[in-house]
Amino acid sequence: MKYEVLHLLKENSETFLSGQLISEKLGVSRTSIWKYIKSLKEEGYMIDSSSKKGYRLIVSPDALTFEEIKKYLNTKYIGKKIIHFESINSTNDKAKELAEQGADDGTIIISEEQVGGKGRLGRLWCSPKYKGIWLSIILRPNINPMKAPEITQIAAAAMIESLKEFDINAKVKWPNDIIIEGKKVCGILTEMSGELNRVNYVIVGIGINANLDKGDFSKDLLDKATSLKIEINSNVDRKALVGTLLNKFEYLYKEFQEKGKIGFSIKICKDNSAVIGKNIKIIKNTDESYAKALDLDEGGGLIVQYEDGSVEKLISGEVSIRGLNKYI
Ligand code: BT5
Repeated sequence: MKYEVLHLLKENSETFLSGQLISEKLGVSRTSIWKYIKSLKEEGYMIDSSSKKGYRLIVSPDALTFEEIKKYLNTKYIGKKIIHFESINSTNDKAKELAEQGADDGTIIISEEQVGGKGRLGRLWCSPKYKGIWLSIILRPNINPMKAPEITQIAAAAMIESLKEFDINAKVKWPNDIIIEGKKVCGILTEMSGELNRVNYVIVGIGINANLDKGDFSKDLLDKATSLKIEINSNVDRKALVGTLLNKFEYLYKEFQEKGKIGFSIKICKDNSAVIGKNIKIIKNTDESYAKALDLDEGGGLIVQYEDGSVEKLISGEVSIRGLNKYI
């Protein structure tokens, strides 16, 4: 009911709505309305209240709640449920917990801050409060578990396409980084629970450095990480970016669900690749080798050619790559 009150206020933000009118429209007492307004104010909504005129919404908070994101969404099921936290350990871990409890396909976990944000292989992901977009998507695809890593390429493609809508050109550093001018602005962590030939669920974690300032990064991250704000010199609308990302993701994911293919996503990742055609260093556990990145195959594997001429397909999840001089 609280959000029905909010909805009315949003629809009528030009004028005051009297408590009487809201109470008649929603069929609840004026005391309850007063309580809902108080609770909305606690959530960060700035609401002008006047005993004579009633209530008027002045400013909505910059919060990544379903209420704030829904106007940007045109998806069928991704993001129809958004579970929002002020602070959490890791949205991927929370998503796993909820997926185990039966959360629906397409449920989103989003947090304003992560205190234990994760990268791949147990690495840490810096996730300061209100500055970025830290979210996880719960998916329940009917696929062979071997194909789960392909979802990382779908997320990367959705990210590239979304940033284009904000006039930002970024590139994919295979397999899971989005970079601008050689620095990482977004990372993707896809995790799966399954059996030999069946997937229980997949969690796609996406971390976007939206409005971080240089001071939000630790010293060792500064030369390899950046934010959208740093690159374009202005804040990005986090709510609109989440909505756009989920719309693009659902569209690209549909091909995977219906045909088991990711052709559209691969094309986007190839056209915007930071590595294809470049000489790279390949890091597998502690081994390092040098090769030239040639192409992406239809499953999102990176085809590389070593100095001795031999060609190999790298599967995401196993390896990291670097440019020869800097991060890429
Ligand atoms: C990744 O791992 O890039 C995957 C990051 C996924 C983060 C999201 S946020 C929502 C969801 N919930 C989670 O707990 N995680 C996901 P990897 O390729 O292993 O890169 C990790 C490395 O990136 C670290 O070792 C740092 O060097 C660097 N790094 C850490 N925080 C960063 C940041 N905010 N921006 C750029 N680079 C960062």
